[in-house]
Amino acid sequence: MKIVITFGTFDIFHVGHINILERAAALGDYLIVGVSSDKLNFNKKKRHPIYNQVDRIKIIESLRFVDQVFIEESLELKLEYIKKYNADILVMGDDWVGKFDWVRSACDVIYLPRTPSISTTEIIEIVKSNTGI
Ligand code: C2G
Repeated sequence: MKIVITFGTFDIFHVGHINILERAAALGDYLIVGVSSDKLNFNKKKRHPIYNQVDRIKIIESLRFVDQVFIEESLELKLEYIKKYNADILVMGDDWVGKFDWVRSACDVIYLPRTPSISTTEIIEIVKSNTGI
């Protein structure tokens, strides 16, 4: 059985998130998703996510092509998570190209192209400026 692992915040869940999770799932037999904790997200992006981790996890868990979900507490723990879950492939969006090559001793690393023209940041900007609709 081929185990695929991927990570993300998945705040204000959108079709770009669906697309990467769907493609990640298609690369193996079992998809595990590490959802970044609220704390990790704040450290990374200097703002709190709009949806808290409990709700973000609930959304990801409810997807039919996701088999297992856990909380990602730190970016530096990637290798530990990969080993713990026996992952064969790490999948990340290509905004992370090269950033996780250091785990290649433990598993394959595949960067998939991002879905163009949509992001959580963009959605927040549109809502803020109130020009979206
Ligand atoms: N993504 C995508 N297309 C978009 C937007 C996002 O393919 N238009 C992908 C990203 O490349 C990432 C995943 O969706 O692989 C989740 O995106 P984010 O929630 O922005 O995740 P991020 O904050 O980059 O967290 O350990 C790594 C981090 O936890 C990744």
